[in-house]
Amino acid sequence: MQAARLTVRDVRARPVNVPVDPPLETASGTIGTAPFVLIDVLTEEGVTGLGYVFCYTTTALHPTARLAANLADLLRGEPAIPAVVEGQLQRHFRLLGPQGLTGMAAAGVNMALWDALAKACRVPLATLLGAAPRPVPAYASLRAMNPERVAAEAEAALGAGFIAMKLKVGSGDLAADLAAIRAVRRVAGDRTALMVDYNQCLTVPEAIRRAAALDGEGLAWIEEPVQGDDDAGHAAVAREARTPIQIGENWWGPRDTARSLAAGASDCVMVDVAKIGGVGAWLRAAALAEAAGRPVSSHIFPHVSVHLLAAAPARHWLEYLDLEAPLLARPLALERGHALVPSRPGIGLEWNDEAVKRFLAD
Ligand code: SMN
Ligand code: MG
Repeated sequence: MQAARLTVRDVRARPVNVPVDPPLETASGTIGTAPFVLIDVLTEEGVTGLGYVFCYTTTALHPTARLAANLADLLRGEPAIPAVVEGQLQRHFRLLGPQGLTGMAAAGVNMALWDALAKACRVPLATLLGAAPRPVPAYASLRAMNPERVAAEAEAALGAGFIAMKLKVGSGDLAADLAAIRAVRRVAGDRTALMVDYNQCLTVPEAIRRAAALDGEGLAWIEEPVQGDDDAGHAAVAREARTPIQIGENWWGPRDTARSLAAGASDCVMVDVAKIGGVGAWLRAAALAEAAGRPVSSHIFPHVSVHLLAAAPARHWLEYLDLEAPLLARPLALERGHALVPSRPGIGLEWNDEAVKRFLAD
């Protein structure tokens, strides 16, 4: 099978900084521009795989791009096989550690390798993963924390057909959380699933107190009430709260997933395809969660995650937060609150060259 015989010719990385309008407000800081590294894996056979990672802060943008581009020297001439390269990079970074920016650079390359492989096989990534291209339930990730502005966003999301939405809370006191939640609930109605995200801002006792106060609000989940890597703290909150606790976006690899599940840190999980280490690592984390009886959602990266969730038996929700939209030639298709798997080969990403040039942060 020719498709399995791709060879890496080069790895290229471009840093871009995209306006986020309206800005994304969280209890742990506001994101006014989205720094992405666009990663291309070129092959000797002429297929180019596209991947990308999100750096959260421009401070990390150039270092991450440089790291990803530096991988070219390790991978040139090697088989473009995702699992083989994953093993190579894990060995290469063993002494330094595979988490953080090194992990993100490796994950971006992994994503691009899967894209190349699916393109070479002329199938969408979901098909290569053995999945039916089923529509994936998506929630609108709202950006404002102020009650009036977030209610206006909720109204727009409802008009766009969303059946679920998530808002950020925790920048003020419990009364402020309740005001924002109730403002959204008034607009969205009882049949819309509502989630809240504290972005790690509370202490464990305060999280237990607020979760108890929110238990009457009918929330689908309370996300990251305490520090992302505090499994014991999240487990304490999860034991006390009636509302499901959601964590996972800050797992650096499936081993973190295993540890978190063993600690009983959450009732449901959401996996970030970049921080977890790429496509294969996302699926392995999802398998661990499924075996532990935890439904699996995605964190950002909607264009890649739609394929992953289509392939995940325990799939829950796709987070629809399309910060990369200004860079794309084609948006992700949505229908009645579900994201549709693109029928194009690969992940289905197509950069808008003119936009990439405009937002290039070289
Ligand atoms: C989030 C997403 C993107 C940037 C910062 C924070 C968030 C979420 O935690 O879950 O949407
Ligand atoms: Mg979150």
